[in-house]
Amino acid sequence: MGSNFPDVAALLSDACRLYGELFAEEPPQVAVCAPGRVNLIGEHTDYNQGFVLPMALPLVTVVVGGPTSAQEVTVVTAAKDADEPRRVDFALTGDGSSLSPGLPRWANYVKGVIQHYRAPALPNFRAVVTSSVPLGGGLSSSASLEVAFYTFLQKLKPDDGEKLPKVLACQQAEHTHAAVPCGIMDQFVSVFGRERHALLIDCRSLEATPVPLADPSLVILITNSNVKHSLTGSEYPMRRRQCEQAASALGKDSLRDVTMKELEEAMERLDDVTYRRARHVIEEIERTVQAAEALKRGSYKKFGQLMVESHNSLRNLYEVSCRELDELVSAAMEVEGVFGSRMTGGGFGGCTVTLLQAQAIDKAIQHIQVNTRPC
Ligand code: GAF
Repeated sequence: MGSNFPDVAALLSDACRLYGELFAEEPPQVAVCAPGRVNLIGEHTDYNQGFVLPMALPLVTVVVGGPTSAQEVTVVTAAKDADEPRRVDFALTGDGSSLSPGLPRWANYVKGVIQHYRAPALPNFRAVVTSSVPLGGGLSSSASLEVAFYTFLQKLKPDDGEKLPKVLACQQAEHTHAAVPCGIMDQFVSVFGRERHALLIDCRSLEATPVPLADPSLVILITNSNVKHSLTGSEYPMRRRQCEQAASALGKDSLRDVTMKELEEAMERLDDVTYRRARHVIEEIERTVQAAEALKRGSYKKFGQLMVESHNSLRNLYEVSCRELDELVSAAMEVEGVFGSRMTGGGFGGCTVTLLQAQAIDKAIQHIQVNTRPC
């Protein structure tokens, strides 16, 4: 991870300083954090009940604060590139309308988490948020905010502490308050992620297998296209709908249950777009299982090959890449010592992830910088 990102201690100290300046009381009583994630492979498979292979990042969202005797909740974000008001005040009591989604948009994640929090009668509170997860960068800034906030609420008014309901509540917050019908991956890995491991998540059974990622000769490079992605537009929900339509046309509950043979046999009954969306998902689920096996065996070449296949499929069949992401992947693949590269996350901008030999890292960064057009 590049050293220009503040570490948790720096984020925490910024948050505490801002809290002191704004509320001029004692130091915050509660401080929590939750990570963003990078998905190594398995894209747009989670809402099709398939497999994903993400890892939690050292980029995190920090929330500090505590209960207040004031009549309202106040939350302030210090997230650097927020183009909206950084402060929001709302009441927890009354008809609940103050928790409806609205402006500023970032606060919808907070309101959604409060709405779906499973221990009622929260006290009013004040909180300050800082984060090193780039907003709209495809590294799950929203899931890290949801999970950090849920953890904050757990400190104010403990629930039963169960992790899976926490994941599901944060996912619900995104559905109801950010209008993104996301799968489970981002919130799941933010809660269950383990240091130096990726997680192979079966998004049907919700079982997760940690896959070690501690080889010092290996580096995972994340490159930001700086094209801001937003999944609240029509494209993400449309992809999800197209997958559901494809599964239903094939008489199955989800594309997880469809084989390539069945898809080929049904080809004439499906329009071209539906066929291509379904094909991406079916093949990507298989690729993800193979990739996890390759990683366990230390077959980085195989893993890299699967990453590139995944990117090409996301570009050509699922149509969620963009010029900037394609250029980043092509430039990375020109460097000796790079095993594979692909877009990561929902797409339409955001980041790429590249697997490479540690000794090739400087050359790779330089080559990518020189050979891609800044957006
Ligand atoms: C976004 C969603 F939030 C995830 O659930 C997942 O679908 C991902 O896009 C695509 O793999 O991050």
